[in-house]
Amino acid sequence: MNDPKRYLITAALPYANGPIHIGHIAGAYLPADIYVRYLKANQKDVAFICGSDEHGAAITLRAHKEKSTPQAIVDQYHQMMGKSFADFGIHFDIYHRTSSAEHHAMSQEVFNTLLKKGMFEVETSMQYYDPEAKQFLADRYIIGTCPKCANDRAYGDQCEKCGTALSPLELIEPKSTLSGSAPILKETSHWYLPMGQHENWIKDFIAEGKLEGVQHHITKEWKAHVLGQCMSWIDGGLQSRAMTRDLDWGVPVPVEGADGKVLYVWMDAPIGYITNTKVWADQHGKNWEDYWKSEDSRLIHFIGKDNIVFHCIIFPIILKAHGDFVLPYNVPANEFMNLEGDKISTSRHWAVWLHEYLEEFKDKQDEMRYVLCSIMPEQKDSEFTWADFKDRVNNELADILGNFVNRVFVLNHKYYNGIVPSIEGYELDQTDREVQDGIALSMKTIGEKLEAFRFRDALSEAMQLARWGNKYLTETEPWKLQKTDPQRTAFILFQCTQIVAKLSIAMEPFLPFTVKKIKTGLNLNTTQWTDAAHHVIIPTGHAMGQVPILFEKITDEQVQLQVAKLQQSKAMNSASVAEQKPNITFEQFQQMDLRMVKVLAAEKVAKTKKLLKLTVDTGLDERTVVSGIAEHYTPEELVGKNVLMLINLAAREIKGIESQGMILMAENAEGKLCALGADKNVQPGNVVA
Ligand code: B3M
Ligand code: ZN
Repeated sequence: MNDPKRYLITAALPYANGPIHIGHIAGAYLPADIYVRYLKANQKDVAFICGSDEHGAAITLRAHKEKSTPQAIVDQYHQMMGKSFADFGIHFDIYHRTSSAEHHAMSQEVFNTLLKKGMFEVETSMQYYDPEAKQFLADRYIIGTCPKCANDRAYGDQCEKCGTALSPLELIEPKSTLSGSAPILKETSHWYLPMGQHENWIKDFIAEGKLEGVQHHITKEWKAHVLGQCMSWIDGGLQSRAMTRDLDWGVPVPVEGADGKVLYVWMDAPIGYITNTKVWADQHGKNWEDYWKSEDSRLIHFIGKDNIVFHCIIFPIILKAHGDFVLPYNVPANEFMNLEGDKISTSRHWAVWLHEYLEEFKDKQDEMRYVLCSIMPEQKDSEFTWADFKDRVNNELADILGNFVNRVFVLNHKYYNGIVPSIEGYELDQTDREVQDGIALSMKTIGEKLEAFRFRDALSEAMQLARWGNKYLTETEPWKLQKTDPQRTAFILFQCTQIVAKLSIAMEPFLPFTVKKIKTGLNLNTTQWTDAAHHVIIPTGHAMGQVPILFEKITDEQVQLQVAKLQQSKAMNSASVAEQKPNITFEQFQQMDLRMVKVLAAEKVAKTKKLLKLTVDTGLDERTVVSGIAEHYTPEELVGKNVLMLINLAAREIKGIESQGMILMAENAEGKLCALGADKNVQPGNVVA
């Protein structure tokens, strides 16, 4: 493949319905940013495009839930996401939005072109309609009983309990979430993209990299899991897909009589890449068509794995059907990153939010960038834990990179007042030459890995160079040599200064904030990747400044705080969503014998963490109850307390002890159990009813 003249790099447009979390970053935005920084350091012509995805049911649902409007929701999150990205050093050339007038015009133009070319088929079908709310219902607006597992809160597109993908028609007793009423089936027409008609060329395109017989991309460069997912879709047969929806939020279908219909969000959102390129180009006196309509342009989409089919199959079909546009050269999608043993989930509040991280870890963007890149889910799912975050920052960033850079600055100042020493007349020996060759090879490898989207390997190779520099200093001990062999000392420090300069080039895509500090310290204002090839970047006589400590160590307390915060937000969330159980009759209630009882004695049950053995006075007798509250109360705290108990629960044996009843407690938002007393005087045996 020839080198392209231009690069068009996109990162998935995030839905403007919630803040950005570290899973998004590791999935799409950090790899894209690293790649773009590398291209720009190589003087490539690059447009790095992103923006908010502001349409679709994801947005209207959120608005409905928060009793707000879609516009207010997207205004809030568009602003917030844009700021988080910028503060984290994700350097888009533009971060625009799909609710903009420019985008509506662009997506309507694309739709119209396809329409005129006869690329759609109009089909009529029956869909659920809420007669009270007077609207058709998107899949997510319908809940009902799952036909597979009987969960009575399954959505029209999926049951979150058993994970089955559903269609609204499969739900038993469907209800509209808008009005609560039962929806009716009503006829509606939509424009479908008959994807089956494109199957042949799309198969050639994906599997062989061929487009109309011409080699377009090299398939071996595609990630195996991306190819695999695409091929399994294609082999399953491509179905027609509706490109319009009945919804009052989105890009209106530009056809007479199509009132109340908008473009399907997955039709308009990818076109957002085009719109945003145009807006950027117009602002900068460039021509957007050079990027989208020229053979010399290379389009690469950075996305998470849940977006693969849209970017590799559906959007390419739209682009090709339109006729003028380039198709993606590669789609280096990432898999998922989990968090502390669980899937990241916005709705379950199991996430590290970027804006919160930026607040709580001020000026530590690179620490997170480093860790996320080190564990990026490039080929398979990975896992973020705060303990690992601490280890990587402390043992790698601080102890290796920070330490090496610091030593080089200190020694240069100590022996040469910060003026890079002369190495004139010094004869390189065998090891010195190996050192230089090693550095050159390392820089070359880093570049190759970056080009192959192997960001983890590239970063680890760059770190290897710093590790190696440290070892070189430790082994050559210039502080001992200075008196006996000043010439060799000068050479070692000269060499190490070049390594620091090279590291500032190699690390820039990953750690831009740190590199800025290093470059300021070095008084170096250009770093282009091509410079990395030279043995000497900083010449003799160059005056160096100072560098601050580059990385502070992360403490155990910081780790514990973050883990506790996660646990707490999960507990708060699960407490707030605990749903009401099915109704019982008054007679059933009366069967429960609830009483106030007094705790007479309490002790821990041996070899357990959670259990306490209590002796209680029920007013009728003294009995033993085993209760799972040892993590919430000490025995001393309980003795003498009057608490609520279900005394007629059938006796059970727990850890060899017969437990006769159950102490009742409330679970608060933090997951703490709280004993229930009475606000006036009560005696053991008083009945609760
Ligand atoms: N907004 C889905 C997502 O945020 C979607 C991506 C659009 S890319 C054109 O995962
Ligand atoms: Zn189910």
